[in-house]
Amino acid sequence: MDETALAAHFDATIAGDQRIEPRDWMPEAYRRTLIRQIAQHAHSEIIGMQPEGNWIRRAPSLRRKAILLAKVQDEAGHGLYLYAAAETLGVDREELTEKLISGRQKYSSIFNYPTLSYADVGVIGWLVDGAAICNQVPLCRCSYGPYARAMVRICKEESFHQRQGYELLLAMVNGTDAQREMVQESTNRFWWPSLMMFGPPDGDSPNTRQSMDWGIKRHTNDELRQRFVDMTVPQAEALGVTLPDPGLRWNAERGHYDFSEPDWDEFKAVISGSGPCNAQRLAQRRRAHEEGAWVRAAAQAYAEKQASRTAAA
Ligand code: FAQ
Repeated sequence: MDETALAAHFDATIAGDQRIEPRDWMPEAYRRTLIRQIAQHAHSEIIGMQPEGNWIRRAPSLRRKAILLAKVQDEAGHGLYLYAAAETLGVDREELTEKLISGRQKYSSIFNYPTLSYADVGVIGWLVDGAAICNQVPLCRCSYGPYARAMVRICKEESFHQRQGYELLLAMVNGTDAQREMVQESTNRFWWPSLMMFGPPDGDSPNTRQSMDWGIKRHTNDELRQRFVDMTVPQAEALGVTLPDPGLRWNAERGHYDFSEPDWDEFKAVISGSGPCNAQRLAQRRRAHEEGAWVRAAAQAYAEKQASRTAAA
């Protein structure tokens, strides 16, 4: 088939809501967009281990420590599925990691905020995993097969993470006044950054239109942000926690909650490297990568030895 016929086949596949697979022809811009989004997503899972990892050695009980360890390990697994999905597009993980640690590829803004108390572990599960699920469930229907399939398992695990966070918060709000204050204080810090996870407002989102036309994104950033707010308000009420937005109120006409605009200048500063923890997160990731060099070299040498033994046999 010539390129025009291949492009027509691609367009028909997208129009028919079918999946594009790695062997299929795809426009270069589609491939680049997917690499950008999947890489950013994979990096987020890996960098996202740091804020909660900060509390593993200070968990208040053995039970909480076991739960948190398992959760943080799940995030590592998500990163690996996603790097593997990106590799089907012709990039390799080493190259993507280099781009992350040299600051040439982004990761989610949310992970540039510090975790200051154990309540943050619960609030991250509730709000950050909650926002992640809202954004990621539609990605299970993404037009690119390997990404969509990776998202199915990731979403199941993220739902579990959201519940573990909520369960921790329920225990805390049923505890002492000091524990309730910790939950409120943590919610105050994480509310706005969680809303920013959905990306800039639709009017300032250069990629949404094209990504929706290609069936990569199924909803706009603002649609998903609204869905998250609507889902979260009753959960906050059940916890007895106040969301820190005086503009938050039910709008019967729209059938949705109205809410105030996040501080988009803060968002821009965070995604361009000037958030509270950007430098620390990248330095830690760089250090871990360097310290793991011998493990990668050993694994490579072992794989080569096995391959040459198989070839000889
Ligand atoms: N942070 O035109 P758009 C998790 C960038 S969940 C940083 O709207 P797009 C689970 C964007 O890349 C978190 N950068 O872009 C977990 C673009 O930059 P570029 C990860 C952001 O792609 C929980 C520019 O702004 N989830 O890790 C952000 O159409 C707990 C213009 O924006 C995903 O990655 C942001 N928040 O829509 C782990 C989900 N927002 O490259 C541990 C998949 C936007 O053009 C613990 N990704 N940018 O310079 C997506 O759904 C999309 O990529 C969006 C952005 C919605 C994030």
